[in-house]
Amino acid sequence: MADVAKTQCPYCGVGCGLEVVLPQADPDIAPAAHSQAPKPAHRDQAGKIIWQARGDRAHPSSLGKICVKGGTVGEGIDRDRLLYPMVRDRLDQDFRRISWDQAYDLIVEKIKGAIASQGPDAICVYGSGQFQTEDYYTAQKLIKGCIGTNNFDANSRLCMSSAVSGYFHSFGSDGPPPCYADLDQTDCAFLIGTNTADCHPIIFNRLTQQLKKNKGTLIVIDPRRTKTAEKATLHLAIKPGSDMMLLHGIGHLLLKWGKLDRSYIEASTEGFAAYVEVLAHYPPRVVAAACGISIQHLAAAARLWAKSQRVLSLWSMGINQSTEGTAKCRAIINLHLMTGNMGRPGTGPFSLTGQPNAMGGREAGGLAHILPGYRQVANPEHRREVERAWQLPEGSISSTPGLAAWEMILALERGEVELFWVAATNPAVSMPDLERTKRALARSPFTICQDAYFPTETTEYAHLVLPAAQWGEKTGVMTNSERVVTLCQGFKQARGEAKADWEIFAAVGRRLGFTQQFEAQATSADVFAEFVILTAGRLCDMTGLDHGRLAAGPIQWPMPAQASLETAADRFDKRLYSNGRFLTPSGKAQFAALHHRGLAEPPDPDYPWVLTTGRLYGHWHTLTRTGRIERLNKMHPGAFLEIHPKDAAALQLVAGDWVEVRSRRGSVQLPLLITRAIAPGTLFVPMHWGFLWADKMEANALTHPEACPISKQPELKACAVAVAKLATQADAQLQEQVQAQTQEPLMVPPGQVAIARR
Ligand SMILES: Nc1nc2c(c(=O)[nH]1)N[C@H]1C(S)=C(S)[C@@H](COP(=O)(O)OP(=O)(O)OC[C@H]3O[C@@H](n4cnc5c(=O)[nH]c(N)nc54)[C@H](O)[C@@H]3O)O[C@H]1N2
Ligand SMILES: Nc1nc2c(c(=O)[nH]1)N[C@H]1C(S)=C(S)[C@@H](COP(=O)(O)OP(=O)(O)OC[C@H]3O[C@@H](n4cnc5c(=O)[nH]c(N)nc54)[C@H](O)[C@@H]3O)O[C@H]1N2
Ligand code: SF4
Ligand SMILES: [Mo]
Repeated sequence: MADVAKTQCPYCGVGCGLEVVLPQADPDIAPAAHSQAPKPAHRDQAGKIIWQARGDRAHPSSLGKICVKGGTVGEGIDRDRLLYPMVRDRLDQDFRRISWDQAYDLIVEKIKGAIASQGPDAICVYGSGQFQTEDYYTAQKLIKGCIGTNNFDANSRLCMSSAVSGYFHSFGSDGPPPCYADLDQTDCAFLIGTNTADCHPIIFNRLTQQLKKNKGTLIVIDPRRTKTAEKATLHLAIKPGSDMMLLHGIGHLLLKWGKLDRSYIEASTEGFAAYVEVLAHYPPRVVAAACGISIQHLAAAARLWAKSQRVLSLWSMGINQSTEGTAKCRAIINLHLMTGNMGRPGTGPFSLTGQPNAMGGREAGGLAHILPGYRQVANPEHRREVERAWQLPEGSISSTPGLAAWEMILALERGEVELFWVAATNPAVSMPDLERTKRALARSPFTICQDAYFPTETTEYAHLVLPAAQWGEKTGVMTNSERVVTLCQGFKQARGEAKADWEIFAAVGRRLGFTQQFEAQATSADVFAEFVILTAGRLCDMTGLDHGRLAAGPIQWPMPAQASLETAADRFDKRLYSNGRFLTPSGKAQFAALHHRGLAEPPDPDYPWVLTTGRLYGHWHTLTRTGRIERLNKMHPGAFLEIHPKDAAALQLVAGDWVEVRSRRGSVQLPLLITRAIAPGTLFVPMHWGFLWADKMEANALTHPEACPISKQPELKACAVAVAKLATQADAQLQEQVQAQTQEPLMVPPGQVAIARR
């Protein structure tokens, strides 16, 4: 007999359920209730299976399915771990081990010093959608409440913030309205700026199987012929940055054809007339030329919108990572509002969340302009409500939104940051304009890096490193893209002296003198119980949830305290706004009347190519986990530059050549992947390889930090570059592997499990 721990996959925002099977016969492997629980002893017999992970059939979001990342999750999590706190005075010195007590004393000294010399805004904390909700919440209380600066931002700024502001401005609140059941019911899926097949594979499989069975249509809008696009009924390989043109072009035709839901527009929306005026400027001829597609293809997309009963849009970074990211999200929402594809089964605008708990971060207030419970820093009533809950005097929370991720880098440059605290993210790889980022990091008087692994690119810029307990080593909650909340149970002891992120934040709070604020936080269950009180009456009401209830299985919000949990329908498959009422002051959804603006850095004679960046199926971000898994490295052995055969020919490049790619900010050196899967004029580099994993292959050496003025999300999806041939040749084996890597199968074969060996 084996004991089973239930959890959620720690990678993408699909949020697949995992079951971890622990041989019960083995007393050393008892599940830990949280990281303060009694710790089982370690054993080190080589090759002995200590636990196995498999898809959880009882999880409503994934029904037992997992992809290759979930299927290999055990293989990298015990390698190269950061085991204890370490410190150094200068970046050119070696680290020396210290105790947690010494580390906490040092942090408290730095916080007090920063406040004394420049005030609380000299402290910046940069967190992550890979936190659990309890980590996020405790950090908000410490930073925004007790320390009194809103300078807490997360890598979600590079990821979801355009969707957050799109929903907020159109609907009056953040919160993706659809649920995964809509994947089963749509007859037309509109996928724009998302490589769902590689990045949200279990969603993609569920969707395409249904569409195939029911003869539904799949529209994919992406400058690359990705694996997602290969399955499309209609793929439009538009020019990077032309999505506003396309979306308005579709709107223009729908209007011309009279394919509107006038009663929905009348009853549930405002601002339609201004939107109609905007659409007048987007006739098919102009749109097709700007997007680099034919008028027929544009019309075909609009016809599919017009004739389908239930249109569901999915999008992610091809839309959000843009200097007009908010406008693009709102332009997608406009199409749903004008055609009444809202609030009904199989319809709606659905932003696919990237990270496993970016959703929980939004709920807990984990960006510089928001507070727990989908509240706004700028709203005095919201601040007061949170101050009261935190037993802090009125005025404790600053009325000024804090610095967004890139603004923290600029503040470091200006010498305005005394303490930079990074946790669960690796900005020395993932930030735009990396050379500038690194120079700013090198100027930081004191940087803390709180991570599970060592070294990472960011620990190279840290003065103090703090070992974090990661997935499997702490119990806490995550919310996936469809608002399903899963309790992720700890089932193994933390490595070395690693601690849960929330424990670290709470300990610092207590040592700063905020004993009352953190005294009740003995376990993560206590933290969650405190957090949900702040969601009462909000859209993301979770007052009906606690760790105990979630231990019986995941539950979707909204879940108010008084709600019934009797039937499956009470727990899952809920969509927002099905009554046509929204959270704006008038109760009506707002059409956006915004024009196309285009790329911040269009190509020119010096930098004639548009470079885009993104992900590969088997790797996760900056490789801290997947880079340590042989099978995944074999699948994707290294970075490369995708280029169309026509463009390669024009540059006199052949397979096997290496090129230098230069932007105004930096350069990289890469082998070529010549492929028809990319639109001519566009190039692609995967984002995964930082300087510890490869020499001069960092995608972000090239990108620029220009951002959407509303969401402050940088345009990581497009910059202008030049390409020149290098003398070096790729070795034949690498070249073969590079060419082969798009052929990998999508799914873990049924029955296969991830095995952790020690
Ligand atoms: N395998 C894997 N899966 C992941 C992750 C991972 O690291 N690895 N990370 C997770 C995270 S945090 C995120 S945010 C998601 C990201 O998920 P996705 O957004 O699906 O992934 P990306 O590869 O960043 O970009 C998606 C697509 O946008 C296209 N694109 C580029 N420019 C444009 C444009 O101007 N218009 C349009 N329409 N499309 C454009 C690119 O060609 C690319 O195919 O994935 C999550 N899942
Ligand atoms: N060019 C380009 N750049 C991009 C993107 C792109 O598409 N193109 N995408 C952007 C997007 S959408 C994202 S989400 C970011 C992702 O970029 P990052 O957030 O920088 O990437 P990760 O590798 O996921 O970093 C997570 C870190 O947290 C650590 N970690 C894991 N679990 C825990 C934990 O429980 N606690 C702590 N303290 N640490 C933990 C890991 O070891 C790792 O070092 O990249 C952004 N940058
Ligand atoms: S799709 Fe794959 S990476 Fe994403 S949650 Fe599921 S198993 Fe994990
Ligand atoms: Mo992301």
